[in-house]
Amino acid sequence: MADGVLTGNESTVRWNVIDDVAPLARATERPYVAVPDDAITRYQADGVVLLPNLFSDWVDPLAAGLDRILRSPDEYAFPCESTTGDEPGRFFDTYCNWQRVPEWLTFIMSSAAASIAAQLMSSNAAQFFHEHAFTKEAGTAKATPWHHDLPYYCVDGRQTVSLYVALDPTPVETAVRFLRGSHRDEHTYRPRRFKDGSEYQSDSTFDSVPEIDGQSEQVFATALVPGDCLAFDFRTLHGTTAAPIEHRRRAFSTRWLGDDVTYVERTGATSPPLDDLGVSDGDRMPEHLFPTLWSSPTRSERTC
Ligand SMILES: O=C(O)CCC(=O)C(=O)O
Repeated sequence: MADGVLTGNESTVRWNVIDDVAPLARATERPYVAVPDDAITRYQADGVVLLPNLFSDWVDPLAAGLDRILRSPDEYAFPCESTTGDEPGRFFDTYCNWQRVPEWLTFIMSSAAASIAAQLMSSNAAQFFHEHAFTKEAGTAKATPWHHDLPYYCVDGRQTVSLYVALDPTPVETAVRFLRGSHRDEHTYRPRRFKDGSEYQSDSTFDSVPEIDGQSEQVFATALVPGDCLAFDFRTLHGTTAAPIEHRRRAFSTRWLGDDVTYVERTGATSPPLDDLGVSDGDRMPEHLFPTLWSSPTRSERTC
């Protein structure tokens, strides 16, 4: 850990405390909740869609789990503090703690998130990748730099979705903004650090994120109430302004992989830094760590 500051990619504790999650996935059930056709169409066209109040019943347990991590971050995997020194407020994020936080494990194993993810991705199956939680405390005046998530990850494919659930009321000025249609622009942009926007050492064929602020009519942002869900593609560019946070804003995101997503060996560091998975380029992600939590009924099951 550099300078005692938690930077997100150092291991503090083991993230996969359950050796094999596949039996748990088989032993649990998740409901099917239909996503309206117009939301799926918008998702496919824009790479982002708002699903209002989708997870209102889950806000309290999801927030309780996050608050425990905020109190003792180094007891959890991959904590990251992006406000340092004399910067006001606190911008904290962390991922891969779903096996350590019972409320999050319950959400992932028993909520409708998996079936919703499959529909948005137009995928038969939804495989769980990881969760990612964010907090900006009151007083924080730090932008989340424009970025897209796919090049941070050791996966590649087009059928992906993040389900980002607001845990606090979030005014439009400080909410995440998205560049509509950017998931279709066929560019991959270098991952950036939240601390200062600097780029990771990564594939030299990747571009730098272009200047977006003030230059695009296509920026989408909306105020959020707790339980609202923003669904977005791993390739959709997103970020925030540095407008000061007046009231803490927390969010809980789950990341999902569809039928065409496979492991990719990146040339630089990935985030999360998931090493030694025992897979090669083009393989499916291993089920004992990344369980498939939704599969559409096969033709024969449908007609029985
Ligand atoms: O909440 C934020 O400011 C950042 C969210 C984000 O970058 C993500 O969910 O990928």
